[in-house]
Amino acid sequence: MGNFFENKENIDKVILVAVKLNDSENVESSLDELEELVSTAGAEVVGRAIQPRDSVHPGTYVGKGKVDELKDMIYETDATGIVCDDELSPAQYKNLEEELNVKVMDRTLVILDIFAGRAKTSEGKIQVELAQLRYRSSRLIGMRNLSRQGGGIGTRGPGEKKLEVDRRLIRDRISNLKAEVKELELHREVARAKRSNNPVPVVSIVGYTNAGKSTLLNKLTKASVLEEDKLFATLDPTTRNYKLNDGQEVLLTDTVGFIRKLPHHLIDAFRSTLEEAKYADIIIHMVDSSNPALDSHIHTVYETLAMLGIEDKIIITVFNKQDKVENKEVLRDFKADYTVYASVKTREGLDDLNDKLSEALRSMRVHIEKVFDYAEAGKLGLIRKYGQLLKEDYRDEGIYVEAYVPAEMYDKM
Ligand SMILES: Nc1nc2c(ncn2[C@@H]2O[C@H](COP(=O)(O)OP(=O)(O)OP(=O)(O)O)[C@@H](O)[C@H]2O)c(=O)[nH]1
Ligand SMILES: [Mg+2]
Repeated sequence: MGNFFENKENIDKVILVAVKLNDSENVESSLDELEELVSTAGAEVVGRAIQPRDSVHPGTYVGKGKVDELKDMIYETDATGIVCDDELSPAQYKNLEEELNVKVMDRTLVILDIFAGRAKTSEGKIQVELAQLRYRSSRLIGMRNLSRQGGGIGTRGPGEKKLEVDRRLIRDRISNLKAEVKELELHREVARAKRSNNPVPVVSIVGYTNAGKSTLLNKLTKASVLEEDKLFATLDPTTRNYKLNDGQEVLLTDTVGFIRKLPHHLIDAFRSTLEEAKYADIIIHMVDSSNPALDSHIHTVYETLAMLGIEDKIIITVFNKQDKVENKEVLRDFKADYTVYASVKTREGLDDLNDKLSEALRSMRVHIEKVFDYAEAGKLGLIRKYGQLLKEDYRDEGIYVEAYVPAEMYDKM
């Protein structure tokens, strides 16, 4: 599947459309983000239309008056499409297309499109295709216009008549892909099991998209994960060994970023990727302190973690990009166990993060004082490797040891 904004010489010009519900958060900032998504996907924004309403119009998303206004805007700006800030129902797609006669898209489609362009590994590609097929198959009726006009989302799929015929093929494809995803998940489970038998602590870097997660992994471990000032630069988790200043080793994992209104089709398809942090001992939560919407970003991150069932972890929140912050008010994250102010790009704050990580790891360890039989001398090697040996004394009755060891190791001793 290609991208729906794929005609680069002929860049799509779109109008962003949002409904402002009474209790809704800042619509403008949501549209700022949508604009970034749209330009990441390769299209240009030529206008915005916001309608305050009590609820979304079930037939056309915005009300009749706004639809007419949109027609004028499309005429004046030569727009080739609109992008709505919420997920549209099949009926809304169909009606808007018929009324406006341009491509109709929504936030979900744009995010899916970016993911499609970014997936590198076979797992990522399969997950994206699965999400796209699921999303589209429920909206095939609504895609009529697009395939007729060509150059739109429809270019990825076949024409209208063929779509009808292909419905069954799509269903088959979905079940094949599902089987492949299952298989890949199994591989990942095995890798995780191997990892969890290994007492090296796992640290997951999570956060809103574009917060600086990959930059952190790269700075700490000389990994070469793509860092870009674009949304969703990373789709595939990367894990590297990292040695703290105190000598302790951890596994550091960079993950896919979160975003508000993350399409549930993507969450389903990407569950195993998103869930990486479930197997973490410690979570590093990256925040872009220079983004005016950082409060809502933090909220979205915790909401997403809770939805994935990732709770009760030690959290180190890193308020990143301090170099871009002029007005240095004190930022707080009340859910964090530790807080670090950093500018990862310039390496500022990395030592502090290192110390907080050591501290967090120490808090997970258990202090032991024990006399081991000489026959158990091998355990000292393990303690040296995974814990902190404070004292060893070779006595008649055995080896007296005082040490900090990981909680899992304590059970085995
Ligand atoms: N000014 C400044 N820019 C930074 C800092 N850290 C990262 N960036 C920039 O922010 C952009 C996003 O960084 P990434 O590391 O790709 O962010 P990410 O969280 O991995 O983003 P996704 O993978 O898209 O979720 C890049 O252009 C980085 O160079 C920082 O401390 N200061
Ligand atoms: Mg990244």
